[in-house]
Formats: sequence, C-alpha cells, structure tokens
Amino acid sequence: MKTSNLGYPRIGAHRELKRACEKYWSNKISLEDLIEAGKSIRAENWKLQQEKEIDLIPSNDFSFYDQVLDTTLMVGAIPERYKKARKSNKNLLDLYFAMARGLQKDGVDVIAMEMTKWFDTNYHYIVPEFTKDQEFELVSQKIVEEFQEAKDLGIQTKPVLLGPVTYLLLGKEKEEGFHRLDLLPKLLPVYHSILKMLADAGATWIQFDEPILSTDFSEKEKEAIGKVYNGITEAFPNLKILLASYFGDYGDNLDTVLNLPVCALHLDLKSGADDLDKVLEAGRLNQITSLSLGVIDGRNIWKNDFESSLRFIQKAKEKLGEERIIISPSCSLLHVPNDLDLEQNEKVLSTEVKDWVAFAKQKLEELQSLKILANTDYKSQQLFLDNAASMEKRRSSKLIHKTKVKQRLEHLEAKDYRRESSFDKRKILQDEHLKLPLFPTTTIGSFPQTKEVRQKRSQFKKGELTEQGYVNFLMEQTFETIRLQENIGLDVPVHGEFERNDMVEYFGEQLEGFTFTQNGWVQSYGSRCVKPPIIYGDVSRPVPMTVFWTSFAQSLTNRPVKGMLTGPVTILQWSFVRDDQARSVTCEQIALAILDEVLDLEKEGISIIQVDEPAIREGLPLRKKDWEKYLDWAIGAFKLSTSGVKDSTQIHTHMCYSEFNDIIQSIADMDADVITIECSRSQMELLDAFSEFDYPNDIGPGVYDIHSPRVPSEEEIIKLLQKAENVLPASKLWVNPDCGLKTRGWEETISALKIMVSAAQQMRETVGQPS
Ligand code: THG
Ligand code: ZN
Repeated sequence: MKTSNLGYPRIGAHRELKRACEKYWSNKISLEDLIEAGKSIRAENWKLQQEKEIDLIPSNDFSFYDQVLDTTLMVGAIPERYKKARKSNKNLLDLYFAMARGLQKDGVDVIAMEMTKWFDTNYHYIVPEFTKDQEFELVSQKIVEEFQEAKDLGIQTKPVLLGPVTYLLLGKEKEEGFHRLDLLPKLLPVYHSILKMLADAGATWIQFDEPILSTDFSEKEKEAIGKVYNGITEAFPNLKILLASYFGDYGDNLDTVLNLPVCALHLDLKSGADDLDKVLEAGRLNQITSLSLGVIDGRNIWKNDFESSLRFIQKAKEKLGEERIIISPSCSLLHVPNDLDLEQNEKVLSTEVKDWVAFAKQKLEELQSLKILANTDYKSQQLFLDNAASMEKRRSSKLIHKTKVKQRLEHLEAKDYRRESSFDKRKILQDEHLKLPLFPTTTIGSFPQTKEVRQKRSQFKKGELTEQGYVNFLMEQTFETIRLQENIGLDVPVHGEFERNDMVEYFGEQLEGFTFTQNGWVQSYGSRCVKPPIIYGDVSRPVPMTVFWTSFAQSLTNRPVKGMLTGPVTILQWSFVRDDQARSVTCEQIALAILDEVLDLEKEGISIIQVDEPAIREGLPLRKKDWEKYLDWAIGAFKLSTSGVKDSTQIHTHMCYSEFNDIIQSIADMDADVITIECSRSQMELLDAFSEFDYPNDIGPGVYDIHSPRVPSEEEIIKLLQKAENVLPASKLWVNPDCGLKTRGWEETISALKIMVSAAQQMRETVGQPS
C-alpha cells in the first residue's frame, strides 16, 4: 500500500509567494529573488511530505500564477498579441505574467487572457486561447526543471501534468470553423517530448490530471481520452501513469477509463463514492491497474473520519490486494489552507472546533495514519480510537444545533420566496422614487483597499489601535469616498467597504454558526488569496451587520446609497461548509440571516440594496442531471433573502465570470431588479445571452475589466455600450465596472471611473431621453 498526494498548497505557509510576486511586479525585488522564493517554497513542501512519509510526492504542482497557464506556456500556445511582449522580454516569466495580468509598458499595451473558475471551486485559471491554425511547440520545461530540482534535494517526485484533453477542453476557440479537440494530434507530440525528457531525467510515476472526466462527455471526448492514454502508455512502457479525475465521479466515463492500460486510476471518493463499487465489480478493472483511493477531503477542512475511510480501503484491499491500493486526498490540497498548527488563538478558532478540523499538513498526517491503520487490526489502535472520539465529540456538540433556527426554517411558506408585485410594476415605483437618469452609473461596491486600510485593520485587530481610532479612520475613508463619487458624478454611490476584509469573511465573522481562522489562506487567483470562514453549526444573525456603515454613508449625500450584502449561495460557496447536513439546508439558514439584514437596511431608509451572488454559477454541479435540484434551492435561497422588501426598494445582484447561457432562465427567476455582470474581458459576448433570451429586468454589463491595472479609453467603453444598446433597450442598461474595485489603486480607479461616467453622459446625449 502506498500513500500519494495530488498537489500541495503553493502559496507558502505565510503566503510567501504572494508577497514575492507582488514585490516583483512593483519592481521591489529582482527576478532572481522571485525565483528563489519559489524554490524555497517547493523545497519546504517536498521536505514536509517526505517527513510525513508520503510515497508519491507531487512536483510541478507549484506555479507562479496558475497551473493551466503553466501548461499553456509549456506547449507554447501563446496568443498572437503577446508576440511583442515576448520579443521585448528577456525571460519567459515576464511573458507569463503579461499573459496573466496584461501589460502596459514601453509602448506595449496588451490585455490579459481571460480568467474563469476551475470547475466548481473558488480557484480561477487562465483560459487557453486557440486558433484554427494553432501550432504547439515545447516552450517551457518547468516540469522537468522542478523534477530535477527535487531530485537534487534527494527527493524522487511524481511530476503532475494537466492532461491534454482537459487542457484543450478548458480552453476556447478564438475563431470559428474548428473544434479545439481537433488540435489534439498537434498537441500530443509536445506532451510526448516532455514525457521523454522526464523519463530521461529519471521520473517513474507521472500524474495526469483529467478532471474533465467528472463532467458529461461526448463520444468524441471519450475517444480522445482513449487515444491519448493508449498512445502514451504504448510509447512510454516504463513510465507509471496515474490518471486522476476529481470533483465528481467518472459516471458514464467509467468504461472508457477502465479500458486504459494505466498504472493507477484515481477515484475521488468524497464526491464520487459510487465509483468504488462499480470499479471493484469482478473483471472490470484492468489487471495492471492500481486504485488511488481519494478518501481524504481535499476541498474541505473537516478531520477525516477514519472509520469511513478504512471501510473503503478494506473493501478495495479485499478485492485487489494491498499492493494495488494507493491512499490519497480526493483532489489537490490547493483548495485547503496550509497548516492548522498556525491557529493558536482560541478566541479566533476555539479549541473545541479546532479539534474537528485538518488543513493540508494535517491531511498528510491523516494519510500517514490511515496507511498504518489499514495494515493492522485498527479497531483497537489508539490512533483510531482518538479519531473516533473526536468524531463523536463533534456529533454531540452543543455548539452545532439551534432549535430556533430549525423552527424558523420549518415555518417558511411559498410567499416568502416571491416579491409582492411583478418587475414592471416595481420598476415604475422605483423610477418615481429614485429619479435616476438614463444609463445610471454605479460601482459594484468595494473601493481600493490600500495598504493603509489593511494596516489600520491589522493594528486594530492586534490591539495597537483603539476601536474609536479605527472607526474614526473608517469614517474619514467613507466620507472621502462619498465626496469623490459625487465629484466624479456617479449616480448611485456606495460606502466603499473599508470596514470589510473579504466580502464573505466579513459576514462570517458576524454570523452565529460560523468561525474563522487567522491564517487559513487559500489561493483564489494569482497572488490573490481568500480566508474562507468555517460553517460548523446552525446559522443566524444576532445583530445588524452593515446598517451602521450604510446609514452613515447615506447621511453624507442626497444620492441613493446602495447597501451592499453578500448573498446566501455565495457565502455558502466561499466558506468551508459543514458536512453533517445538506448544503441546501445550510444555505436556507444563511438566506434568513441575510433577509434580516435586508429588512433592517430598508427600515433605515436605504432604497437600493445589492445582494451579490457572484458564485451562483460556480456552484452548479458538474453534471447536467444534477442542475435542476441545485438551481431550485440556490435560486430559492436568493429569493428568500430578498423578497421581503417593498416594491419601491430596488434589489440589485452581481455575478462574476459566469457563462450565463445555460442558466439564464434561473437568473431571470432570481427576479433581481438590476443585475450587474462581469463581461468586459470577453467583450460583451455574454450580453447576447441576455438579449436572445429577452431578459426581463435591468442589466449593468461591466464596461471595463477591473482585474488588471489598465485604464480603459472612453472610446472603448462607448463602443461596448453601443454594442449593449444594440441588443438591449437603453432603458434597461446600467453603467458600471465589471467587478469590485478593492484590488485596484486609487489613481487608476479615479481615472477609469471618470472615463466611465463621461462615456455614460455621451450615451445619454446620443441616445436621447426616454419618451
Ligand atoms: N471573496 C471570496 N472569494 C472570491 C472573491 C472574493 N472569489 C472570486 C473573486 N472574489 C476572486 N477575487 C478575489 C479578489 C481579491 C482578493 C481575493 C479574491 C484579495 N485578497 C486579498 C489578497 O490576497 O491580498 C486578501 C484579502 C484580505 O486582506 O482580506 O484581494 O471577493 N471569498
Ligand atoms: Zn464580480
């Protein structure tokens, strides 16, 4: 029996990678320093895994930005627009960062590649771009270099490659007339060259990640998988190929993968437990294939239930024999924080809850323990008994179950999920009340979180700044931001969210049933990280969360200030959710807590309230057959959280990176009065979905990309607005950036917003006033 890890968090225990990248981008450290920072994180991770006796330690799971972009650079799928950047850069890493972040320097002005969610997680990858005549060539040998680097440290690793089928399918065609999968014959030679180099360097095991196998497949896609892995195993008989899918079961794709002569097949038993019995059915698994049993949750932080894991392991062991069993996390540990040992403040994470939890390092220890237990009569072992005791303590803890919350859920009725009147009626009342111009301008909510803001918060949290001092500072920031928005001419100002860290963490900190961490960082994209709250018990809202700041901002201006809340589905999706009840139930509890807040804001005279649901799309199950059930409860939760308001109160919502076409009916069912959406990086193509469907309510298509520091030109924005106005009536359109501004600096924010407002004014003149 072996233990294997699919990937380890690469940001460093103290977010060293984030710090190094951001310093490098702002010219504060050299390229050599940056490379050194990466090297030391890798060494630390490998050594830790060696210490925990992991048999198959991954390499190439490290990335300076994203593993999909790494693959793009490896196979040389560099879009045309970076040619100039490629020539003017002395090194590949700068080209790489230009692709990830865009570049505005020395006469070069290129936009970044698109970014989107990695399956149903909160991690974002850079979307590969393909043309009809796409050529591939081996450009980056990072994977070989990192394998060698580990070897030089005396550690034999298992290089991890993103499989060619998933790689192609996650990309997009930049022109018509071909399917990206048709590029496979051109792509495979590059993969073969890399494998050759790895084999020559002494690699034995290679992990191929093909998580796309957890989604619905066409025959063509099944064939592609067959072709790729039959080809590879034939060409490299001495390499041991571990094929891994995760985030779901293989479902209909099982026959395809069971036919492959791979050395090991990974099963995600946390989200695809059904696969195990099917695979173990007599004669189905290839004689030469081992099973990698993903028994430890790679995406959630709950301590592993040894009893349940060992049941899986014993079952597989009986059928296949010990030598054919590998135990592993369900997926890469990229999605969980680094080390629970760093949580030493009981006031943040209580000793009781901490005992129920495991982060990446602790999950390695669980692997180590499971391997020991699986080879003994475990029921009497102390390791096992301690784990069982901890499980039992959690089950019976008084912290978890709240009668009041459960009763409130039982008494919900159909009318709690509907607005009083239809949108048409509401719109008339809202127009009368708000008196906004055509093409009203607004922002998504957050304004730049400068170093100063973060510093003050951290000083306050450490007790170095009094509460009064902190509040005064926040009031000044809010005051200035309101003045600024009035000066720029924004029609619907926001308070700026200076009091908030992360939009989910902030609410989590104030809700019952949630706890949080000091250092539980998880990579979201590039150098950006989030610290997801932990939902361990029944959820409720003890006191108002945002009323003070929103009312304060409203007291400073005659324009209608938009109240800013995070929606229930997003809070759920971006938290570590309890695994002892259905997600839908937890979501409904959060919805009621948000409803309490919405009603309190309305009571205080706030007449525009935004309930953000950027994560509704990413929570969509990977297989279509599971969509309806999810959409039912997810859309229901949003409606529950917003339907209690008066007709004249305007509900906004916001979504990011969403491919809306396939769920547009559900988005319409949310019945928000206004939806703002991200769509500038893909040039308004999302809007087509809204116009084809005849989306009934109002829409604010993002008119510029806030994920890059680039300031848009007025012509650019006008062009996008004209496009929007071509497909949708002007009376429905709002003008806004495509996401919150917290990651931007003030200078670029002010310039961009001025340009945006001026573009809206021009549109008003050309389109004229509504009759
Ligand atoms: N919160 C959470 N998840 C998210 C977003 C969010 N997922 C999608 C999208 N927004 C991802 N975007 C970001 C944008 C900014 C940051 C993180 C994710 C960010 N993080 C700070 C950093 O890494 O410097 C840390 C935040 C802090 O100081 O609290 O800026 O908004 N949950
Ligand atoms: Zn957004």
